[in-house]
Amino acid sequence: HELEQIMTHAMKNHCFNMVYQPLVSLTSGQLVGFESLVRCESSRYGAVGPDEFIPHVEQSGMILDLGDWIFKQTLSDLSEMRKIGMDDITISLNISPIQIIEGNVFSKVMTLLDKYQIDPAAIKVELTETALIKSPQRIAKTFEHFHKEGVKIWLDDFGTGYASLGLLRQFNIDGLKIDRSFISGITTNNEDFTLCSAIIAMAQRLGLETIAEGIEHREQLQILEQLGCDVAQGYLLGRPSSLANNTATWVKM
Ligand code: G
Ligand code: G
Ligand code: NA
Ligand code: MN
Repeated sequence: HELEQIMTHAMKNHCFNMVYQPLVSLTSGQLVGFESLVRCESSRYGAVGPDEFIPHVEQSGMILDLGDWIFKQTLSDLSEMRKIGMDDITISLNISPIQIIEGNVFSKVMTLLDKYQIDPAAIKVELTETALIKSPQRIAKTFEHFHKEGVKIWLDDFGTGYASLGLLRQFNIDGLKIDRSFISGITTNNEDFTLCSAIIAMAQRLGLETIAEGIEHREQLQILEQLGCDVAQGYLLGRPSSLANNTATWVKM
């Protein structure tokens, strides 16, 4: 079936849900937050991955409505997490550049934070390198608004885009998420190791946080810890899963 048809059906029939993947501090070994990730399980067409449907809903403009729903659901879930004892938990929200350019992302997020009485410092915004160059002035302005409230900005899939390092300064980024393609070879491929090690060293010098994504093996975690990486994410630490699953796993009563 055409993606167009599948997504239109999914929007009408509320076929989306959110999953959360744990982020673990490499200094304390503690859970520090979750990345919020959207899933589509169409009642008529089956599951479609975000890699496939996000570019489509961005093109069709559906990302604006879907994005609003993602924010509402994620912040409502964050509020639940905080109620049951995950007091210092942060949530990383993936944001599409179209939501910034056309969707008034800043005030939407702030309204929800206010509704649930959540400290803005609990939010990280994730944007890809390539997204930054779509509308640099508008994006820089939005980042500035977020920063004033204490929301941090992380650059997603770092190392895979075509953006220049100059953007790190221009946009006042707080953290780099090292793309999982570099992490997967870190123990076996000398170039991947060198790249990870250089990215972490550079980030430290610039005062940026580093987050390694896609960690699947214990050895990868150990090397990243030795290199001074700050935060770890990947199947080894936990797969993206429902709010209920995560609270059952992570909340210690
Ligand atoms: O969840 P998964 O790793 O399959 O995600 C694949 C891609 O879809 C990633 O690039 C991710 O950033 C993107 N993605 C997942 N959830 C969201 C979301 O809620 N909003 C946006 N804009 N992108 C998302
Ligand atoms: O682009 P972004 O970094 O937001 O994409 C995150 C995607 O990576 C999600 O779809 C998530 O399911 C996936 N992911 C998270 N951890 C791992 C991992 O350890 N291995 C692999 N292969 N994928 C992962
Ligand atoms: Na992301
Ligand atoms: Mn990423």
